[in-house]
Amino acid sequence: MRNPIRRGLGRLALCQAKLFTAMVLLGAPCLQGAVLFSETFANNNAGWTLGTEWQIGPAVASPPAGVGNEDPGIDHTPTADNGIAGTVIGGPINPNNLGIRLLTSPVINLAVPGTVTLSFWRWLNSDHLPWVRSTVEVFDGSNWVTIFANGPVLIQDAAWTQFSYDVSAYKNADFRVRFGYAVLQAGAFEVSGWNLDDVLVESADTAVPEPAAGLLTGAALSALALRRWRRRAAQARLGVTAPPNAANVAASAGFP
Ligand SMILES: [Ca+2]
Ligand SMILES: [Ca+2]
Repeated sequence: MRNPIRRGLGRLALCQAKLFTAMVLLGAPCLQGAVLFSETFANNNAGWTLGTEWQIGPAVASPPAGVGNEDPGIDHTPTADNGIAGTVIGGPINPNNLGIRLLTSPVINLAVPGTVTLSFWRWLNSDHLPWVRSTVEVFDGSNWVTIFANGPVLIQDAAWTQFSYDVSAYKNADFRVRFGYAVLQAGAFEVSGWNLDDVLVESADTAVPEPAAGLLTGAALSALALRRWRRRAAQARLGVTAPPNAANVAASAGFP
């Protein structure tokens, strides 16, 4: 699977290409395929709120765990900083510290049209209910809505794994996401807890609308140019080609 940050940059470039195509053909703006928020945890410049035991910093492998697997020594992002967010990076959570630990994102303005997806890479080792509740929640403008919660079995991640959620139903200008680890009662296992990387919020990458029939008159847009445009749009949706440059778009659309 491609790296989400590279994919995000690729989609930004694709959006730019679509914008040019749409401007040439329709005079319409490009509203699709936008990266709305991305986080590699190279630092906390974005302003995440760190609750009890949460840290942002380089990944550090933890000592062998009695229950579950250790924290990873390497982050998920292919950059040198090795940054992640985690509950006690390189060590276990304190099971005797009852209460919830929360990592809360900055505000992400989701007052946007269309489908919006939240994804992240997780390396989580969690005790289970009724001792521990691990959660992912989003703020819908009024309330925190749980989109993931553990059950009555241990979570024992031993690799970075991507999770993705459609959060379109919760879009609002004050959208946030938070990750929680709550020790609910005494006797919980000592485990390595949350490790988190490459959080991405993006709108759907839908097709550029085909030109309206009424706009296809005149010598400028020939049948051949239209077939080329359709092929490029299909290839762009499938991600099999680099976005065409301005000259290619103009040529494929039948413009000099
Ligand atoms: Ca990272
Ligand atoms: Ca840890």
